[in-house]
Amino acid sequence: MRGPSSFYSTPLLMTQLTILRYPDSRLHTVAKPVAAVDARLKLLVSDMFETMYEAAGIGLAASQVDVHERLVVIDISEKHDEPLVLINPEIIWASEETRLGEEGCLSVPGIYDGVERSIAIKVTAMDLDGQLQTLAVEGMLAVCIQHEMDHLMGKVFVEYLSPLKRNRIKTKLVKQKKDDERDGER
Ligand code: K1U
Ligand code: ZN
Repeated sequence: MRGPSSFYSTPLLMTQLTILRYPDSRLHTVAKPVAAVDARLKLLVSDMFETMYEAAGIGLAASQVDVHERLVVIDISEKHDEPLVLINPEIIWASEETRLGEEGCLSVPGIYDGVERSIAIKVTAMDLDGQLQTLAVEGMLAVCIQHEMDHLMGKVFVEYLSPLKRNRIKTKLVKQKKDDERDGER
């Protein structure tokens, strides 16, 4: 498996970060722009990939690991060999045509539900070389980018669901968190 370290010549030691779990008020923080593409950011990117792959996710926003900067990592490939880093991403165009698709979220474990998203988008973002790139994407990648960019705005996908569904999810996850904490004490 070719992990992100082979792409970005990051240090051998990578750290798994803690993913915030809904409900958590920190998930609703609006992220600030990344100020510099430096060694600190490259290490964070490497740790985010490690965390995302370990959790079997296809995307991760910095907000989910309690870093409130406009940074997203994505890899929708099966072999984990197509890492994508979006620094200070902006959606500059979104198709009017939308599709209802099933989504999950590493911050909302075990919950999947339908969200309506644009089927195609254009995004600008900096890469790890500090170069501004423009991407035209569709399908799963477009859905994933929209989901991650919502995180940067402090929005979790359950907020698209009805208040009834959202409250049921909240109750279930609060109970799960308590059970996990109790199991951890044993
Ligand atoms: O932001 C996140 O929590 C990551 C999230 C991204 C995402 C998944 C599905 C639709 C939109 C955005 C996940 O990766 S959750 C895990 C998951 O649902 C999944 C994992 C592998 C393949 C397909 C979905
Ligand atoms: Zn998510």
